[in-house]
Amino acid sequence: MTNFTWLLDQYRHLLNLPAHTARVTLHEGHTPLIPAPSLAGALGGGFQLWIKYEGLNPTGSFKDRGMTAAISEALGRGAKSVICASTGNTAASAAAYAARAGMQAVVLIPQGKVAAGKLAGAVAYGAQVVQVDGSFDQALAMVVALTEKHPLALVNSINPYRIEGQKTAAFEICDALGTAPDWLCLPVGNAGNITAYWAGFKGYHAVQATGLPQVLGVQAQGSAPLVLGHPVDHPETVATAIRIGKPARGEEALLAAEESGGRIIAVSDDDILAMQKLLASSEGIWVEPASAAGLAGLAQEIAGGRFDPHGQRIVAVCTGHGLKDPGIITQGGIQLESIPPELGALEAVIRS
Ligand code: AN7
Repeated sequence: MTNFTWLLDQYRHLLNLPAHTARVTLHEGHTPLIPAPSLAGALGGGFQLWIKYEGLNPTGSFKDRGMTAAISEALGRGAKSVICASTGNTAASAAAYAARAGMQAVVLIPQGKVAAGKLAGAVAYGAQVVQVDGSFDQALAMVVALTEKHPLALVNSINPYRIEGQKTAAFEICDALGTAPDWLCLPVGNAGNITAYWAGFKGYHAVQATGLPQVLGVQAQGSAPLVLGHPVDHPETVATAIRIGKPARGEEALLAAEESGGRIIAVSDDDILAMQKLLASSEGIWVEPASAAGLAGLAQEIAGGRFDPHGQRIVAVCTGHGLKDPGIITQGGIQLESIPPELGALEAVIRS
């Protein structure tokens, strides 16, 4: 017997999971909260910054926290198949947990807009991958309509157990810091995660008096329905994970920002990519583009004088691993020095 506690057992007293919930786990969660002093310095300093590195989950994104709950509940009530629409990470996660549970997974993805590491994962885990010549939002509407007619379990974050599972990240942050941080920054796409964090912090505060953070939710400028105040029919962004124009939990996201005294803002693709590089080169943490959006938003607010970080304890959630989307780094071609296998040639080119 190894000494293992399932994430959802560890926090069971804080979660609303039905008694029939089975246990399908890949040992998700328990991700590190990594101090980022160099990056904090690059943003002006005077505050404490941590990265909640969710890319270290079993399939490389935070989705695994919610998926262990959703698939466990579905298995426990006898579901044979699960289905989701996805910009990629939910697809890979659903596929992995369905495989683990001995269930079939069907995933709908927007054609040509899913990063290679995510698509490869969904295929490797054995899901049926269907591409839709349309947006994520259209694919999600199709999945919702289909599950009203057919007995497949829907595992998008409309599923309440996804939210229950994802609350655990907020609990872990409070456990690591002793209290909630002053600010939480995170990317917002379909708005399940910001909803889960806010519910998680509130739930933990109710029993442990850990306090509540202010929440900064960040969308990409080309896919910013919550900033614009209306759906976006043709969302675009290099951060394909959050290329979403009609967030299923948009109202809850706006409420989380408002209740917490925070806000939801938008950042440009250039700023997202610049932050991805800065985080990797200053802290050794490589995340996928969407995952750099929260930090890009923080940087934008500090630079614009809208946010005084002095003395604050700030946590940025980095939702997915850089390996999910290697093409973003290599797409322009990488210029490498090439030398013959001779020591002199090496001595001539090394720069340090
Ligand atoms: C890396 O996989 O929507 O606001 O279908 O993959 O809870 O949607 C992914 C979303 C942030 C946004 N960061 O979270 C999907 C999907 C990464 C993501 C988000 C996603 P939500």
